[in-house]
Amino acid sequence: MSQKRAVQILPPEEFSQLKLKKPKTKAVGVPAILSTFKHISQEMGVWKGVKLLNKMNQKDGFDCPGCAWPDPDGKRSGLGEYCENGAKAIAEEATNKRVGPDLFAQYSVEEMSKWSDYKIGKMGRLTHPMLLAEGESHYKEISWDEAFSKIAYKLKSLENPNEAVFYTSGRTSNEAAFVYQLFVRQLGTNNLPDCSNMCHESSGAGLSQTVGIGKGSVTLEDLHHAEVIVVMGQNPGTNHPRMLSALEKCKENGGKIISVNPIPEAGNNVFVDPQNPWAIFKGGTQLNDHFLQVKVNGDVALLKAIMILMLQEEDKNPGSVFDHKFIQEYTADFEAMISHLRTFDLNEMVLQSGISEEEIKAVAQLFIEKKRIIICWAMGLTQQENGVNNIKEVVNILLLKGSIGIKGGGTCPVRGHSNVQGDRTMGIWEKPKEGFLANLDKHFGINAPREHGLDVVETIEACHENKIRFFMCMGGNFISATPDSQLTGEAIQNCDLTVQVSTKLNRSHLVTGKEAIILPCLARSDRDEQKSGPQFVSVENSMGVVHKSQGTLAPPSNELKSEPAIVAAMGYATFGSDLVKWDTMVDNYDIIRDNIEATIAGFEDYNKRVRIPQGFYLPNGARERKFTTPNGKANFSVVDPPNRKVKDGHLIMITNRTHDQYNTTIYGMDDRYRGILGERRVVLLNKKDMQKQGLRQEQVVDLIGEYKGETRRANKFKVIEYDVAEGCCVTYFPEANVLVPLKSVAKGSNTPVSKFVEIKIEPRS
Ligand SMILES: Nc1nc2c(c(=O)[nH]1)N[C@H]1C(S)=C(S)[C@@H](COP(=O)(O)OP(=O)(O)OC[C@H]3O[C@@H](n4cnc5c(=O)[nH]c(N)nc54)[C@H](O)[C@@H]3O)O[C@H]1N2
Ligand SMILES: Nc1nc2c(c(=O)[nH]1)N[C@H]1C(S)=C(S)[C@@H](COP(=O)(O)OP(=O)(O)OC[C@H]3O[C@@H](n4cnc5c(=O)[nH]c(N)nc54)[C@H](O)[C@@H]3O)O[C@H]1N2
Ligand SMILES: [Mo]
Repeated sequence: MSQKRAVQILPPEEFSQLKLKKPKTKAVGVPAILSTFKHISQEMGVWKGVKLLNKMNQKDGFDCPGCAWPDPDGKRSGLGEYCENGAKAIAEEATNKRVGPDLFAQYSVEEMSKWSDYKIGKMGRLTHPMLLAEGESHYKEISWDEAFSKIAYKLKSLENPNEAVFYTSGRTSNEAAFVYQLFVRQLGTNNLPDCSNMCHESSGAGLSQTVGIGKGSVTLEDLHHAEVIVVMGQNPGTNHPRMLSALEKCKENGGKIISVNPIPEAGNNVFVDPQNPWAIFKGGTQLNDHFLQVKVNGDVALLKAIMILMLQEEDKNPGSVFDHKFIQEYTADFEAMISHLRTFDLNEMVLQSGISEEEIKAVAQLFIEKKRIIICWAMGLTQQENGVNNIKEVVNILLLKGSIGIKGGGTCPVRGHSNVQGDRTMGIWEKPKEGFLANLDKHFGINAPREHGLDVVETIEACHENKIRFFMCMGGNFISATPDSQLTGEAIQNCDLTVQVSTKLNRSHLVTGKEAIILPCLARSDRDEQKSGPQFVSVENSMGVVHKSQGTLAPPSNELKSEPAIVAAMGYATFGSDLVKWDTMVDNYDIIRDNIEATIAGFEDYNKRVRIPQGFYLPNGARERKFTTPNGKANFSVVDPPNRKVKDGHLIMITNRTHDQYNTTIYGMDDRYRGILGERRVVLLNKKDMQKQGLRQEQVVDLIGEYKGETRRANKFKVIEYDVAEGCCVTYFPEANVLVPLKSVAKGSNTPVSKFVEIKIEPRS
């Protein structure tokens, strides 16, 4: 057996140049415009950049490769339907820099693995298929045909198709995702882990069990008409900046906004619309009416406290708070939930939430009086041990108010990757439903496997146990995005062959199996030509709207293939065209869409409706109060607050995104809103906790994770005083992922608990 390469799995423990400023209280505005221009001019020049940005999120353009926030159904802004971070995403993708065979000849993978993720990402777009042969130190160019035969040969030689795993990141289009999962099922496995496993899986699980659909129920319009919007465990100013316009519209219509977060995030506070000179002049809109600085994972306690106050009022004046008509007609288990609620003490819940009773009472009053309530959430709720219960408690409070399936009310899990929701709809899931598999069998004559496959955490475990021979990634950066980085890196190195379909270089190309292949692909903004001419793809946004996306740029190299073309070629090399017509599948993407229509509900007349400029809405039961749960009802749940404690002197660490990154892609070194510039190896602590621990500003420390008797270490972080809830601290991912234990997962969704990591801080001499 050949030795594993001595590559570096963790980002280097080096400091750059920390500069501290006061945290911002306002989001977007002129600094966002300046930042937009800085990023596009560095990567592709201002002229190309502006031209490209004008196509982004327009009805005849391409979908932003950033987040999944929806575009308006009607008129789109002529000044541009994008945000600063969308501009950074596109600058990163459409960069003029290139990573070709020359660069790979110059540097070995070991050398490159010592670079920072920032440097690795900034090298440019991948241009040629590359092979890292067994025992070799450098990638060498390989032809597409050789690459496909190598992959097909490996797959055909497996003893069992379950020795292969196929990961997907959420940028993949519907068309690519559909053919990819089809290929995997023709091979005979459901090993289809995806980034959703680390992201909104808890939302999917919690929502399916309660309201029968794993997606949110609201539309963009609903946000404008809500009387109350709660933003829980989400940082929209950075991660979904266009959501701020929707919150602003809600405010203009008299709505109230409540943020629940252990940190006051700038974007949740004041929004300055960069497209509105008057807004810039007058200083923007105050968005937050209430900021509740909750303890980490104190959300259930908070919601319970609010519900106790609602119940007290309802008891006094029956019928004044709860929507009994809705509860009677559409729900189940109301009594069980209420009698469980009565067993809790208000003071105890207030204490566990970390928020003052006075503030909670003010917010509860809104829940008592108002009817049109939307709760938005993201990773602060899902990446918790009780992530699924967090979502169930959110649903409980909405059901009490009958605030689902009405204008201006409902559930709003704010998705991450731009097509992560569409990928699931297309069947990228390790636990597919029988009906869907039966459709595939019937339509294609294949024998789709029924046994559930591996999710992300299970994949890492299986690799660690040396059970996986072949590992392919359709996008993403598995090594850096997953928990327990060191263990994960070593686990992946056990594979015989790893294959990455990617646009840009990242650590997953450097920490590989014994052999590794890079297949460079077209990106969203690139022109995609197949036999029948130019193609477009389609995507589904956070609110279930499917629409088309068509790139316009000349691809960075003539060698690139589209993701669907790569899968079809793999399909042809592995199976020929007897069952699935892999030889002609991608000649025209309408053929793929016809196949989708034939096998997935809600895609009737796909090829016609996808050509409607604003796209079409997929069916959504919860939105129409048709709850497709086994009992046909929206189900209340009995949920206990977690109240998990850490040892004395320990802290709860949450791992967040900075304003200058897209997951593992580091756009820049600044976290502008938090005023932390030039450095990512930082740990943010409350002043009182710093005093308790005897730490001073900018002191260099090591972070030691403790989980069930195991310890993990991340060295060299600088302490920064910040307004975070007491008892917790904040670091950035992926630098801190080495501290997230693989076994620490959400019950019922298996999502890594990235927002509750017990650590202690050790000063360096
Ligand atoms: N520019 C940019 N856009 C992105 C991304 C990106 O990296 N960059 N990533 C995309 C992806 S894949 C996703 S999933 C989304 C992520 O979007 P977010 O979920 O907004 O991202 P995070 O940085 O993980 O922020 C989580 C928030 O939850 C808070 N939080 C942590 N613990 C708790 C808790 O216990 N309770 C509460 N109430 N809050 C808590 C944190 O302080 C933080 O503000 O964004 C998407 N959009
Ligand atoms: N500690 C901690 N860990 C986390 C999180 C956290 O909050 N804390 N968040 C988790 C979440 S929510 C998510 S979604 C995951 C993200 O996990 P991933 O989706 O795996 O990671 P990304 O960093 O988004 O992937 C970036 C890479 O995707 C490739 N890429 C970009 N565009 C395209 C394209 O169009 N096609 C193809 N084929 N490739 C492309 C590029 O090569 C780029 O380097 O990370 C998770 N990890
Ligand atoms: Mo995500």
